Amino acid sequence: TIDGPKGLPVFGNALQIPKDAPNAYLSELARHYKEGVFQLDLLGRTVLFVSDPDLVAEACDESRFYKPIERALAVVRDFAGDGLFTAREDEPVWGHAHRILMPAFSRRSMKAYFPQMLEICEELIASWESRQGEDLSVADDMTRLTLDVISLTGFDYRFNSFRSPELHPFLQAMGRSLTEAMLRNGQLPLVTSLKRKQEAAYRADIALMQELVDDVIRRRRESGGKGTGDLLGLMLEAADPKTGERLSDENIRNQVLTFLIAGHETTSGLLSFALYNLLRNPHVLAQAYAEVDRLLPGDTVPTYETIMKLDVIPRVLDETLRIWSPIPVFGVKSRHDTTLGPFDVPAGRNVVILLEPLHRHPKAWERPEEFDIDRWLPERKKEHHPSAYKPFGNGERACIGRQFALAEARLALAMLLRRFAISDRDAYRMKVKQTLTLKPEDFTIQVRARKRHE
Ligand code: MNH
Repeated sequence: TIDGPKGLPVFGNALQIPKDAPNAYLSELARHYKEGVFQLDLLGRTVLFVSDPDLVAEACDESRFYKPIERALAVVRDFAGDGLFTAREDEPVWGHAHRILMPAFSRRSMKAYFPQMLEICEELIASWESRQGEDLSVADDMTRLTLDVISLTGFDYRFNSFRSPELHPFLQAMGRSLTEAMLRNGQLPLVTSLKRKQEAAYRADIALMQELVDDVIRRRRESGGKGTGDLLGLMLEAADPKTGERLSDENIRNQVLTFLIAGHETTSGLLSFALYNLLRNPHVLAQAYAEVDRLLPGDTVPTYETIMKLDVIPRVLDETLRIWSPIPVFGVKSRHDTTLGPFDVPAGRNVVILLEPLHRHPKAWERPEEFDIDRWLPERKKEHHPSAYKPFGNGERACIGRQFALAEARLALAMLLRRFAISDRDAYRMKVKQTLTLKPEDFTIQVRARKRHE
């Protein structure tokens, strides 16, 4: 049988999990249970937590396990509805939307988004140029960048985040809603229903986000909106190539909100963690400076082709996603009675893949705690355990925006490092904040203009 800590009646182990930092606690437990899997009773439901790469390989077998919309995702579904992220496997609309939107994530589309990505990156650069020497709040500015990029490229909508010292109300509502989703995940439904004030605030936040989405769609419809091959254009005009089905207005609203959230929140975390890793690893930072000086000398305007030639920066991103995955877990559920390694797993069992202990598993990674971008050199990459790296999830339900996120992050880092010498006076020590996704908390840096060949 599968081992796990003892719990209480009714609550099981639910009260042992710190509500504001479940990931840190679960990762710690994973290190304690050496079989690479342990079990918790969460409010009467048994959940398995796996981190051994061989067991994860099995949990990623889609003929035996599927993505259920339960627990935290069931709460996120309150606002993301049947959008791609929270659509159930048995809802045909997942397939319709997936096939309609796939072309928007092709290499050709990435190239088409490039000028807009560049434009927003220029706004970030200008903002930092005017604040040299000041404390810059990294996660906030990375969030401004990634939100403005997804909204402009996907929906031709401008948040103009860099013009305001406050984060946009949409972002504040989203942050609170994601945090509430995480809290509700650990609550008995009765408790949730008794917290009237939280419920009212939560509903108000959802309404605020949906009003913004309706505004985005209304503007497009009013402008006639023909011929824009962006995400919204595809959703309004394209039909599923397989069934001929079009997306309903209700579903489009859910997709727009899904992409506004999924399309920026995680990339912002990735960029923030990457800047931290560069600061703590000066020899890697030096390599990155050398790379941008070589590929983007002087005021050369980056092109999509230049960004695809980068080598050090992409490896910084790969290794950053190993050490800190902005989405720290994903869940699956067994379709029928099956096994995980030597363990029997009954039908309908929830299984959570814990990315932090997986990405640092000694079976798969040498010196797992060390930030080493050379793991991602082509010849060494081939030797990796095939299931020890899952920052973008698995299979059919894996991240549709992976190439988008990586292209954007490459460009942003390249442009920042070309222009600025980065430092952090207080030698920040990583303190991870969880709001479902992970980000460094209170991480500030300073920049000054680089002299060339510095
Ligand atoms: Mn993304 C699904 C991680 C950037 C849009 N994303 C997932 C999943 C992970 C993930 C993990 C699977 C979750 C699950 O199994 O429950 N995503 C990331 C990371 C980054 C990221 C680490 C950046 C770094 N994601 C993006 C971007 C977009 C995006 C950028 C959009 C432009 N992601 C999605 C969507 C899904 C998803 C949509 C749901 C896909 C599906 O189920 O069909």
